[in-house]
Amino acid sequence: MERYYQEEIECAPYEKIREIQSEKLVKQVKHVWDNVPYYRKKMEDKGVTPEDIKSVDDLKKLPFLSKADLRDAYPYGLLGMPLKDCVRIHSTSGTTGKRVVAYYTQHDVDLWEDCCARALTAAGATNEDVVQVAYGYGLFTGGAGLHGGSHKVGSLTIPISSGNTDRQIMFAMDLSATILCCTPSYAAYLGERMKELGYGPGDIPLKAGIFGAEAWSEEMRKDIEKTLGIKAFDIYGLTELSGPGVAFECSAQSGMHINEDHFIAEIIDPDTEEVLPEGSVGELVFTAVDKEAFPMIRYRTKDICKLTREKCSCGRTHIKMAKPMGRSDDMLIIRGVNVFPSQIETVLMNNGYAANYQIIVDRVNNTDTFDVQVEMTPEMFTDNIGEIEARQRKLSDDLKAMLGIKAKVSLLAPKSIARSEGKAVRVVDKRKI
Ligand code: DLL
Repeated sequence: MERYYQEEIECAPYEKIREIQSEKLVKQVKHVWDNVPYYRKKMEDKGVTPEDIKSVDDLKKLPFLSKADLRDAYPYGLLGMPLKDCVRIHSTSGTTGKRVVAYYTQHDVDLWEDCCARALTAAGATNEDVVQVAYGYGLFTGGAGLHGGSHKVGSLTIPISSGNTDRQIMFAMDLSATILCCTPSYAAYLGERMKELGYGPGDIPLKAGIFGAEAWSEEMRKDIEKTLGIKAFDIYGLTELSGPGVAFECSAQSGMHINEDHFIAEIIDPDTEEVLPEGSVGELVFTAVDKEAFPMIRYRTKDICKLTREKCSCGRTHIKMAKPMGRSDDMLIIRGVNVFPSQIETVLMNNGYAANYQIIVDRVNNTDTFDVQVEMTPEMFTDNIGEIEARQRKLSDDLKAMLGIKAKVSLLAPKSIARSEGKAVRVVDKRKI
């Protein structure tokens, strides 16, 4: 039986959701106009005033916000409330420039935790469950978000944070954890370590995992589900919008419902900024309609994916986003060809490898070099050169078929690539240095 945390809104008819969105949007635009001079200036430059925004249909009149704006306005320029009304910040490291610092009032924290509680409930959590939160705690939003959600559901929460893998396994076994929350790459590593220690899926009562914060393929899902003996659910979010729980997967496991009463989603062409029709692949843009302290309007996420409002078997009515294919700034352009790490992961996993790989790109004599290093699994490990070469050729051919360009594949011994406790580092692009 499908369970909901806030059934009335999660399963509301589309017309009702739009009504709520319109009402909140009108209020939010006024709030931002009055309190965020940085965004007000953007509106003035575009010739838009709050009176022009009467419903969701008017959303497209509003200017976009991007990461560059966040850097520009750092640290307080996009703050929508006096600091005395804010109770928390979270932050992301970001690979370039300044950190992103997001602010929360108590109201914002509450709504965020509700979103995470919806995700946990969709994965089967109740007050009978033991939720092991192995996302990092601290500035990163993963730990705090799922922790708050787990409290709201009433589950017993293990705030273990990331790292110390053997201790994770011990706690999960001794305290009978039923739900694991961490990045998919760390879940895969936990499974690998359990195997090494001689434990199988039957040794831990885990039934579900809530994995997100980085792109992961369907193949990786199957692998984790098998190794840990669980159902693996995807969860999406970003610091700018609160953190995890902007969207989450339900029992259908075919895309993530966006919490549309809090976030309005659009897909745009990243080059022309034109809004694309439902079902098109493009950049995801979000408007947070009821956040007080950090009210993002038309925030360009750089995540590439598509949306669908097809009826879902779980009964939820909120629009679904597909697994993001990657970020537009993660997309590599190698010898002129667009390459997403997720495409490479799919080829590797279809050939029986685990998701332990690294993509290394460089430029030598004005030509891009493209190396894919992948670990052999312990089962396929061999020192027979002929066999290794044949395997490398096969992967290289499959990658060529998927991407249209040739990669130099190197098979490595098991455990040669560093494991990650948080987001995995899949790409080393030396060309930027
Ligand atoms: O990663 C929030 C989060 C924590 C989500 C725990 C899920 C679980 P940031 O560090 O700000 O926030 O990174 C946000 O991570 O724009 C995506 O590119 C990527 N991302 C997040 N979830 C997914 C996912 C957190 N399920 C950025 N699939 C986003 C693919 C994801 N990419």
